[in-house]
Amino acid sequence: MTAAPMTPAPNAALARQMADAIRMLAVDAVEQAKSGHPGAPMGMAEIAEVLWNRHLRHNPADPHWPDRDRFVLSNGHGSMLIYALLNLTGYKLPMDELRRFRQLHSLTPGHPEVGITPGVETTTGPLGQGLANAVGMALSEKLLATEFNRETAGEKLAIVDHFTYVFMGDGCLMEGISHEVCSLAGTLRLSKLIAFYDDNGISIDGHVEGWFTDDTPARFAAYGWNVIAAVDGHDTAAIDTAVRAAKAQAVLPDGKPTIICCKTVIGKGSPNKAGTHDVHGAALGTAEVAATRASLGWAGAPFEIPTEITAAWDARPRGAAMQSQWQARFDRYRAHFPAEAQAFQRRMKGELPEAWSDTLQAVFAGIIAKPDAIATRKASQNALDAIAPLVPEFFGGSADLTGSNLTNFKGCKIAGRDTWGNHLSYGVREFGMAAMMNGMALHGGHLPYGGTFLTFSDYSRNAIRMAALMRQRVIHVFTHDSIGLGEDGPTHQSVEHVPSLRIIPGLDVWRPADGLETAVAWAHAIERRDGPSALALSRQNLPQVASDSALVEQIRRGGYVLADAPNPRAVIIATGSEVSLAMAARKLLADAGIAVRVVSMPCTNVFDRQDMAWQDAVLPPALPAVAVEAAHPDFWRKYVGRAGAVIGIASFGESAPAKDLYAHFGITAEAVVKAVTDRVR
Ligand SMILES: Cc1ncc(C[n+]2csc(CCOP(=O)(O)OP(=O)(O)O)c2C)c(N)n1
Repeated sequence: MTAAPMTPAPNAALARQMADAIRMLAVDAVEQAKSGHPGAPMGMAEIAEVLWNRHLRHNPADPHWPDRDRFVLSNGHGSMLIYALLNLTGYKLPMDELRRFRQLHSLTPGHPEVGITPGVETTTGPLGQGLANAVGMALSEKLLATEFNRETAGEKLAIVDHFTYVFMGDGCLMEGISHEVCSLAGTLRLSKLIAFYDDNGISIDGHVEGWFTDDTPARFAAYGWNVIAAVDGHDTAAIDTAVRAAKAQAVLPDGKPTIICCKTVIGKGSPNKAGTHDVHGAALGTAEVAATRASLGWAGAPFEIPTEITAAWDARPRGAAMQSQWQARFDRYRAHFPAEAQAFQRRMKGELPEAWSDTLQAVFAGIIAKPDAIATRKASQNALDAIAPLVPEFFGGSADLTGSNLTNFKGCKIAGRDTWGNHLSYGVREFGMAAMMNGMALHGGHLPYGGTFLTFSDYSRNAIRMAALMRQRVIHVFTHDSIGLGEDGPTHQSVEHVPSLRIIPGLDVWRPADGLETAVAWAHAIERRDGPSALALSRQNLPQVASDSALVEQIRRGGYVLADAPNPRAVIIATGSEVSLAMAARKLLADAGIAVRVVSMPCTNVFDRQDMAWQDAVLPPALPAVAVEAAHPDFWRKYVGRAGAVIGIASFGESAPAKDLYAHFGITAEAVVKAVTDRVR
């Protein structure tokens, strides 16, 4: 790792033209689409040339090379900046795709989306979250480097050794999440994180003096960052010096993350609109596009880049050379440390260890053998104790509620500034934690999970949504899931959370009833490779209801018949803490001569993905249905229909012991009995 650039600086005239190529691609693509944000790409063009052309270690031919530098465009509205860079440096993003900017199914969506455009590391657009993803990526890099890098025979075999670069604007820095994650990045000394602040003084409403007057350098110095202030963001030599300084201090023992504060002019190059908010998020218009071409001296037609500029931008030859150097190092590493090399590759691919399935069966068998009346949050910790030794890629944590969320497991190590670990106290930073976990999942090598109270999932909600949109395997441990938490009262009692989380497309929300369902929920969340999961867990003890290994496969289907009767006359559907209540109602009904079936539905999302035959077998359409869940009732209508009944809570909770609250809100076996009886008469 060296502070020196990877490639020498181009001569000044060429450097300018390379930056102008970005400008004009942004201008022309936004003009063609008649929508988009030309201002930021135009203002950051020189910064982009210095970073991407001179410093970034990447190989356009292999966007997944594990040790590439990561680049995040946190001001994702400036998407044409990254599309221009990817095209110019030689990624599989042909010019035709830039012509189709923002069109249906193009590789150039309005904001950068991971999984769509080769070379895009994360989906950005919700301001502040890209920065948080970058902090998570830098954390992953630091942890993996500590875990895997070795020294042998005097040779440093650093197979993980890269920087994470992030571009951000005023918007990202105004967002509260930037405080959460930058504060933590400073504390953890994530010194290979280098952020470029596009300080152009403009956001959508105009000049930011009216709403954003922070002393950003002082703010970041207070976080413990290395601050490089007052860099002219159009002076490539000054930018280059700043990047070298940031890289040089990154390797110091007390290295810090760096922010390079760049003074820029938004829309630079546009003679009449530069420096104004007009250029932030709208096409320049035919006349101003022509004026911009003239003022830059740009002769090329739209989407035409002169060959000498294309050649100068092409990063493929040096990218291939950098990757093959790394590959040679990795091969030597593998020769000395075959097991570590294999584990590293497995983890970066997101695959589970070979022993996973067999050991898992033993875990389930152990739970079934020892039924226990425990809270599902405790059952979750038990599951972690059993599963964690199998998955060294686990990286747990909690937003300052470790003892309540029980996210720590036997033998876990607390991660700190200078200590490797696999459990992090994120501090009271729910949103930051969730977005950092997304960054870790995107980086690869870790399977992140983190805990807080279910009610505070609202704080993290947009990052949960982003995990789902990006199809990332991230696991949220949400404990204290209902009025069942008792005396803390309505501020802490979830009502609408489980139902509203269930409607985030791609998120699996589990509300398990007991130890076995909890372990299956964990297994499912770990095994799924295409999206996040949330576990809603109880604070209060619950009896074990599922105690047969044959049920494991059924639980995996999200909803199953827990207790049946010959010719049932109704179905009671329940989740989590209300499953035992449903079982009590079933007994009362049986005593009254009414046979009912109880369906436990720990994950409606997974149940909904089953074929209709399974769904109808579990919930026969002809039978009346009553759902019971200590949450907002509306969600259950799609299962019980208008003729069915839902016993839930459509108001906020109250502060009282849990038992009193269940009685007060009428979530009782008697209420279920009445609802069923009314429907079978
Ligand atoms: C969380 C969030 N809120 C609001 C927006 C809408 N938005 C997009 S860009 C922007 C202003 C950003 O200002 P700045 O970062 O200074 O970008 P610049 O004007 O320099 O391009 C806003 C409010 C968003 N994308 N994300």
